[in-house]
Amino acid sequence: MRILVLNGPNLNLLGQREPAIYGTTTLADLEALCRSEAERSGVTLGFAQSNQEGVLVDALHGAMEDQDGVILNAGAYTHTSVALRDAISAISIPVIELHLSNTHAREAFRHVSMIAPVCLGVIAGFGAQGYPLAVRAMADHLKAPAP
Ligand code: CA2
Repeated sequence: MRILVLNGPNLNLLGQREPAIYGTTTLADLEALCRSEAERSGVTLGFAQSNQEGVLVDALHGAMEDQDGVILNAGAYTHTSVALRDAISAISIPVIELHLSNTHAREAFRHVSMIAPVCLGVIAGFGAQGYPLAVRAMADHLKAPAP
């Protein structure tokens, strides 16, 4: 089973800017956490980041060819991107929406997710631990999909 963890805009800055909001964990640290969980769960992990909306759309299309599920932290595009929502709808594999922060405890514009209605589920507010949680959730879902 293959799972792609896809990260959106500005997440490449994790650990370098605004530690009060996003912590000191870097994107490389998050990848390491995911790889450990993937090994425990017996799945193969891909990990990518882009600041470009279209690149994220292409990555979702590509995932349909060679992945079984996608974990997507779409960053700010979560709240704005009809293109990402349409891409998620178009592919036939499950997508989990993931956030480091509890977006519902933040500004009102972050309470809206364009993508949540077309995702399998949402994990938000658990900081870095949300990443391995999402890998575990996707691996379990792929092994035994809930009805
Ligand atoms: O909580 C999350 O994971 C978010 O997806 C993070 C996005 C934000 O727009 C979403 O509402 C929630 C922002 C990521 C920005 O990451 C930075 C990291 C370091 C410094 C500045 C931004």
